[in-house]
Amino acid sequence: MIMKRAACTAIAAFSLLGLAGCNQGEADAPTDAATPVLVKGVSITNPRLVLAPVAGNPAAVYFDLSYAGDAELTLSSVAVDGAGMSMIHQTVEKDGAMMMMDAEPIALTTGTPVTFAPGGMHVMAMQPSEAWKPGETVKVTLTLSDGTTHSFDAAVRAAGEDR
Ligand SMILES: [Cu+2]
Repeated sequence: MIMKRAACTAIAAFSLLGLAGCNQGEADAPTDAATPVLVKGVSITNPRLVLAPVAGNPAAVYFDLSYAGDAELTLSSVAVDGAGMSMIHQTVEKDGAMMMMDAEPIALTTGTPVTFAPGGMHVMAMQPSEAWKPGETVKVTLTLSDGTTHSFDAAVRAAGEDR
């Protein structure tokens, strides 16, 4: 695993094609839901998908992202396996009312964590899958501005559970 990543980094430095190939390999690698560490300096902690109180309403995905890389990158989009559509939202207060606005693209800056949390930024998973059950995991895939994708598993939680 470590050897493979080292080789990937070397190839990625020279060709975009190599980068895409490496990324494919990364997606196939088994993911530890507790500590999914991703390539290119991106790491994700505490990923969870919180179901809506009413079945069929959008679910929310939260996680903490940290970035420690040299390249200037932005988070372009997020896809949630099983959702009809996913979007990144920022919760903002306007004229005393809470509203949600599109938040992407989100700049990734070394040393500045990006937090997706209740009341703030979140991934909204529209048309949730009926297969999503508390205790299971759902695959979430981030797409960065350089075209690479990074997947991790989010733990499914019921609406009443700790967010
Ligand atoms: Cu939203």
